[in-house]
This record gives sequence, C-alpha cells and structure tokens, in this order.
Amino acid sequence: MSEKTVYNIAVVGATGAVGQKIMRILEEKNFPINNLKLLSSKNSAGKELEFDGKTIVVEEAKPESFEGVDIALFSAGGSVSKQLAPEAVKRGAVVVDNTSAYRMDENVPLVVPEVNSEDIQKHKGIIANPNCSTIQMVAGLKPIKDQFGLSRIIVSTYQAVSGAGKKAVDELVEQSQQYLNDEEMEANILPVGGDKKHYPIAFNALPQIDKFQDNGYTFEEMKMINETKKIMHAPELSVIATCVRLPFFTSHAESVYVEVDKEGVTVEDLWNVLRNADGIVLEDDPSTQTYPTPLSAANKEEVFVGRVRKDLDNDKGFHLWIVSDNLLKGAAWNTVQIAQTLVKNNWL
Ligand code: NAP
Ligand code: 3JM
Repeated sequence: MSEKTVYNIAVVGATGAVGQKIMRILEEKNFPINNLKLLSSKNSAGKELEFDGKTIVVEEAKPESFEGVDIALFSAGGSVSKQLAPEAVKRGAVVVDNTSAYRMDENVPLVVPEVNSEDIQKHKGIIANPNCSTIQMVAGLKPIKDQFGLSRIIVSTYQAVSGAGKKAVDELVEQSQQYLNDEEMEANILPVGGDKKHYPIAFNALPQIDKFQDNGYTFEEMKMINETKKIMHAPELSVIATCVRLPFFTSHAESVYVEVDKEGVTVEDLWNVLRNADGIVLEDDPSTQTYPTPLSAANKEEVFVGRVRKDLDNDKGFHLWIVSDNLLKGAAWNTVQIAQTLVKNNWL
C-alpha cells in the first residue's frame, strides 16, 4: 500500500480541449501533486503551459515519459491510449483513460463516481472514464433507478461541438462567419474527422456522432447503450440512443424517456430523489420557465435536470431533460474525481 501524500501526475493530451480542462481542475481542487508532466504529440512538444503559477514545458508522449509517474490521465484519442496506456501501467502508473479504447474491456472498471465508485478498486492499472453523453445520463438516472427501478431508457442527445475537439470548435466559428458573410461554408471536420463526407455544422444539426456501425447506429450511440449497461451493472436494461450534434460550443443536453419498475410513481417522487442526489441540481419549474440549458450549465461541475414529466399514456413512463458541461462532468471533472477517489482510498 502506498504511503504517499503527493503524487507524480502526467496529463496526456494536455494541449487539447479536455487536457486543458483537466489542468484547470487539478489546480482548482488543489490535487496533491508532487510533479506534473504535460504530454502531447510532437506538434506541441516545447510549448509552455502555466500551472499553479509555474511554467511547464510540454513534452512528446513516449513510453519512457511514464517513468516515476503515479497517475496518468489520458485524453489524446483512442490510438494513443492503446499504444501508451499499457506502457504507463508497465512502469507502475495507474491510468485514468478518457477515450473509448478500454471502456468495454471486462478487466477495466468504467466509472462515474456518484454511480459506481466502488468499481474503481477492482482496477488492474487502467480505469476508464465513460463517454460524455453517458456520464451525465447515468448520473441523472442512478438515483431514480435506486429508488424506483428502471427497465427502459430512450435518449436523444443535443451535443456541443467542443465534444469533437479543438478543430471542431474552430470549424463552427469559421463556418458561422462564412454563413453570415454570404460565403460558402467549408466543412472538413464534422461530423467525424476521419470519415469520408463532411457537412457544415453552423446553423445545422447533424444526426451522426462518430462512425456508423454495421447495425445502422453510430459508435456514439452504441457507446451510450453499452456503457450505460456496464456502469449500472444492468445488462438487461433496455437502452436506445439517437445522438445529434448541434452548433453550440459547450454542454450536452439530452431528452430522456425512462420506464421505472414501480407503479404509481409521481413527478414529485422523482423531484425528491433528484433534489437529494450527489452532483445533481434540479432546475424544474414551468411556472417560472425554470429549466437548464447548455449555456446555463457551462463551466459548472454538476448535472442539471429539468422538464420532469409523467408520460401521458404509460403510468411507469417519465420524460426528463438532462444538461451538463461535456468537458467538465462529461470528461475532465469525472476523470479528476476518479483520481481523487483513488488517492483518498489508497486504491493505487
Ligand atoms: P483535441 O482538442 O483535439 O486534443 C487532442 C490532444 O491529444 C492534444 O493535446 C494533442 O496534442 C494530443 N495528441 C494527439 N495525437 C497525439 C499523440 N500521437 N501522442 C500524444 N498526444 C497526442 O481533443 P479533445 O477534445 O481534447 O479530446 C481528446 C480525446 O479525449 C478524444 O480523442 C477522446 O478520446 C477523449 N474525449 C473523451 C471525452 C469523454 O466523453 N470522456 C470527451 C471528449 C474527448 P497536440 O497539441 O500535440 O496535437
Ligand atoms: C469523444 O480519435 C479518437 O480515438 C477519439 C474519438 C473520440 C472519442 C473516443 O472514442 O474516445 C472523440 C470524442 C470520444 C469518447 O469520449 O468516446
């Protein structure tokens, strides 16, 4: 068991949209850091970044980078995690991985601390952070499942461009300017950088996030479906998702239909469990037009829930609107929470 009180941390993908948020949260939460290593691709090596009033030079991520590292926080894409996470583990680090590379591996816990933090201790070196859309949905639904049971989830997402990285954010800015100048919009990144076709996102809505799978669902939709069942330890739970990208920068919103097991549950019952749930803020009052939006949830750690309604035909059916900052609870904050849990419980 480790006797350490301060830790050597590496952030892989430190120059990216998620990596930058991870650095800010490590600072804000005063994470007990001895040495912080900032890693990127060759392109950003040598760049200087500020952390806690000091300047740190970014280094190219290589297997040797992880010598002496206690905790490595990866958000540099799946292929980087596949290549370097095992190298980090080999050198004694525990990896918290923000990519889809290991999420469905049975030896890798997939964790949202408010939902299944106890799974962290089963790790064999790698712990996976779920997809942003999954995290906010399971955080909002877990207290409902615990109290009333849950048999079905049907979700449609309204996702921000920052979930697709810095280049997608730049693309939305440029296309918006082009559209307002009456110029042709240039599309090179969305819906998916590596796919064959690209469509403008500005003033548009794209019903494709990540690549199509053989079953007609996109990989983002399959992530939500498979990850939800794993995190909730509920292989029998029926989950279906439609994932859509919209032209705003921050926070994902989700329209979620659920069916609970118990009969006679009311909207007030759901409000009560949501009001008392960790990390959830209930913002739901039609009389004052109170509900969360992507802008109101941006830069906040919590998951916001509103528009709770009982289905008009099914006594066990409810509709909810769940919104959260995709780069914070959806990525960086959840990752740092996992690291905090590792340290607090001496589970390294
Ligand atoms: P981004 O803004 O495009 O940043 C990518 C980062 O990865 C940059 O720091 C980049 O470094 C680094 N990188 C690229 N190739 C690398 C390599 N070969 N070796 C080392 N570093 C490399 O993307 P992002 O939005 O931050 O997302 C990063 C990853 O996090 C995604 O690919 C995804 O897997 C994951 N992610 C997860 C969630 C979630 O829901 N949990 C949400 C968003 C993203 P340079 O500056 O050198 O290019
Ligand atoms: C969010 O290139 C890649 O491997 C990254 C693709 C990606 C992912 C992913 O699959 O890891 C982009 C944005 C995610 C995610 O969190 O699932």
